[in-house]
Amino acid sequence: MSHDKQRSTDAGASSGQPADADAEFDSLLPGLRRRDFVKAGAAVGGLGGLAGCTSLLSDEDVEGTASASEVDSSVPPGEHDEYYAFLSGGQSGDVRVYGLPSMRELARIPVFQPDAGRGYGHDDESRQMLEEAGGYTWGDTHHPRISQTDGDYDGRFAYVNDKANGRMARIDLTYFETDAIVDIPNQQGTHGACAQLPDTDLIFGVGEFRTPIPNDGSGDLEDPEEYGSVLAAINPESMNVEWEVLVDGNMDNGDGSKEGQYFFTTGYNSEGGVTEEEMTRSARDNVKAFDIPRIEAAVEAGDYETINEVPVVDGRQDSPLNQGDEPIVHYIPTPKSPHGISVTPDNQYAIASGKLDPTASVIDIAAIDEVDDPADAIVGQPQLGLGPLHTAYDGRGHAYTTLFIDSQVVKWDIEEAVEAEAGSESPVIEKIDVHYNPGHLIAAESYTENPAGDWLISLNKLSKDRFLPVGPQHPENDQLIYIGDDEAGMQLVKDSPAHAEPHDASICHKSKIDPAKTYDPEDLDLEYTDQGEETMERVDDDRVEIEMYSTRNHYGFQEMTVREGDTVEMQVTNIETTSDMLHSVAIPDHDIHMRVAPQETRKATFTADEPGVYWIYCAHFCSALHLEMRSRLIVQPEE
Ligand code: K7E
Ligand code: CUA
Repeated sequence: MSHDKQRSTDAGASSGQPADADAEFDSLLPGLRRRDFVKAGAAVGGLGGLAGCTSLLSDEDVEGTASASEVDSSVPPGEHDEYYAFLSGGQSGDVRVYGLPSMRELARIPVFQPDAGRGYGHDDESRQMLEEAGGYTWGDTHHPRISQTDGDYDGRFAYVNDKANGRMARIDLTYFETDAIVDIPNQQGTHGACAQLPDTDLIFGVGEFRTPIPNDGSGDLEDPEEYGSVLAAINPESMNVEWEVLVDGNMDNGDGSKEGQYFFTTGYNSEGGVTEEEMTRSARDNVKAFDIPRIEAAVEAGDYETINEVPVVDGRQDSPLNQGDEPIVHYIPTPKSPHGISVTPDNQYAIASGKLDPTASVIDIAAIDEVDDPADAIVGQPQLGLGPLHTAYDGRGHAYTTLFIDSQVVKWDIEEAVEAEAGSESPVIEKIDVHYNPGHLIAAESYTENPAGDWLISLNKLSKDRFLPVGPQHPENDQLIYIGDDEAGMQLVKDSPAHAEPHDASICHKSKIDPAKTYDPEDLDLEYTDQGEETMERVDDDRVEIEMYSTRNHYGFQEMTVREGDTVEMQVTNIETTSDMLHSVAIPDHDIHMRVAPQETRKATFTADEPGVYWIYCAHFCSALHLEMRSRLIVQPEE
């Protein structure tokens, strides 16, 4: 492994970044060194108050510092991208699919919110799924992770959390659609989401908000001492919560070790406070390393309390299960409020980013069970810059960390960080400016045992002046950076505006995903209705069942007559076998848009409560006779 010891002074040239970021910082805040700035207590609430030192500049002063890169990222018309990138949609509640390196948005997969574009939440099945998952109209997706087998993406499923309502969803990657959602008991603010590796045996939901458990008003609601947060382990097939572990403090992000033993979470508020001031009082927080086999043994042995039908194991520091030399949860002390955590591809280290501290903590995974003092498992603490949030890998021994406050991505050498003194800047190889204030970043296949090492996306929270103005809500800016050439250094390749608000992503080579071109009727519960098999039947005094097909350019019935007040169950099969030949059933004034892709069958149940004539039509433009693809729904008035 050869490491190029380029520093930001020379490596920055290609990106046109300031030669000396320290000097730039000094000029912004005369007399204050950046390190002093952190020490001076600016770190407390600093992320809020600072929202990036870029905000110390007026919009006009913020110059695009990157010149166009030489790297060819073009994907000619008609050609395919090399990678799929799955990005969370934040408060939009969806997952987006980009092609990489073009950054073209290929799909938006609705997860926690209805979406007429895909008929999601408009047919009985998806409506029922959303209803049973709590009936909310939105979610806050942060961390989409693709299932793995043997430490590599298997292209079967993606999982994503809902921070807003404590849920976890599964996306079926054969059909690119959400097929299961679990509302996690005893957990509010499901933030981190990740799998037990290498074979995705469990999905973990990381509980961020501390609440009374159970949170049903039965205990003392005022006393924060009575609050807790849990890690939830979910079965990836059934999507049932198998067990939970109660811990001290808030948890934040999470990642699994590559061989199945540990699950790591960062945390803040070990103080157990309820105000910003209380939550940041202590200079230390911790990373928790959950020992999964030991937790499962405790569950097996009946060492738990059942709360809301889930076995909850006590993993707090004073729990009997954490005394002695085989604790179920190791509490590894770190500087205050670490945010992102990710395990290196070779499973040697878990790296936690400092957020309110300018360092990252490199935890030696093999040492966790060996050391007497958990603090000794931290074997490196490089000084990276201001506001380190998340870290990704290229598989060549480098780590890439976002610096929220500095608006930079820093590339550093992992082994060098282990060899250097704590607090040393020597592991830093180079820094590149991003625009502006990055949250997550993700490198191609960085979450697997073999990262691709070519592309990296920085998910920037502010775009400020980068795009045509579109009113007070600016787009986010997802920036593509080429990291495949250690000589040339990181190269900014393109800006890509994004709808609010991607947090994290998983990037998977196209060869590992095999999407269906049409539905396999065997995969659907509803029965296929072919041409000639259509039926319309009054099954009850006030209930009509319709089963019909759709094809270019008509439906199985040209008209359907029901009575005012009838409940109508309308089931439609798209009998097309040609890919991309979608139809839909749009029913005016009934709030229904049922999409049917080729070979797909869907059903929607509605009440015909207003007499009149309603032109059912197809909203997917399917052929030259698309406008003629209609059918009359006649609702006769009650006698
Ligand atoms: Cu940093 Cu949810 Cu991973 Cu947002 S989290 S950025
Ligand atoms: Cu079918 Cu338009």
